[in-house]
Amino acid sequence: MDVHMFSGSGFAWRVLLALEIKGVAYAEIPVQAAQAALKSPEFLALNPRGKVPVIRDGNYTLAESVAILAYLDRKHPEPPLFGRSAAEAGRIWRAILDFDLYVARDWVECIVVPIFTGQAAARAESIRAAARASHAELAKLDAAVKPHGWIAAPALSAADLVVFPIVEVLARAAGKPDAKALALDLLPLDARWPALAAWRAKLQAMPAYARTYPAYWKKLDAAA
Ligand SMILES: N[C@@H](CCC(=O)N[C@@H](CS)C(=O)NCC(=O)O)C(=O)O
Repeated sequence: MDVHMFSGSGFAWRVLLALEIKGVAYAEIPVQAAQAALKSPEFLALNPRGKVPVIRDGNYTLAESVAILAYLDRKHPEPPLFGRSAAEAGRIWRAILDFDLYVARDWVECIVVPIFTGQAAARAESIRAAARASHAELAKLDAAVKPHGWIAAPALSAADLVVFPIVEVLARAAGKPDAKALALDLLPLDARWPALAAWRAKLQAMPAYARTYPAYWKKLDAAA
């Protein structure tokens, strides 16, 4: 299975984690993060939205990280990512839709991307507003993981794989020197949201995490 992606994409990270957890062999096909590559005719033929991730499984092409998780789960059912009962499936989908419809885009587009692309000072006000709104969402996630240690079910599910990479990307952006100057009041994330911290630690201890940790971040970590 080919995964078209760029290193550091939280949405692509969801798919890599699922592939690792299900023990499916895959190859990362790097796409440049630049608009020229993402909006090239070749890439638009794979995903008309011009976004990663996209998978190719034989002749089958699929974009949208959550759709890809559903595809992988149907094709490789163990361990199940969408629950073992109707009630669990419902809760998992609710958590996924809640996060992707109301949270993920704001975090990525209003906080992460401006910080990672050197626009922290220019967009300080909108970043601060989005960070303030993110506090309530982080508190909700902290409360969600308290009962079982996972977001939506008694075991790891697609909801965890949907939320986790985006939390990691947010935490990394908040730690950038440019972001620190904005005093976003997000860090230390683990001290402010301790149940979420325990959940992060559990996911970070999984072999799938080490195997999918963004290569680009590794390079920056080594140079720091
Ligand atoms: N809803 C999509 C979001 C994908 C997405 O926003 N990917 C980002 C990378 S993290 C991207 O390709 N951005 C490039 C662009 O929008 O031009 C999914 O879940 O796959």
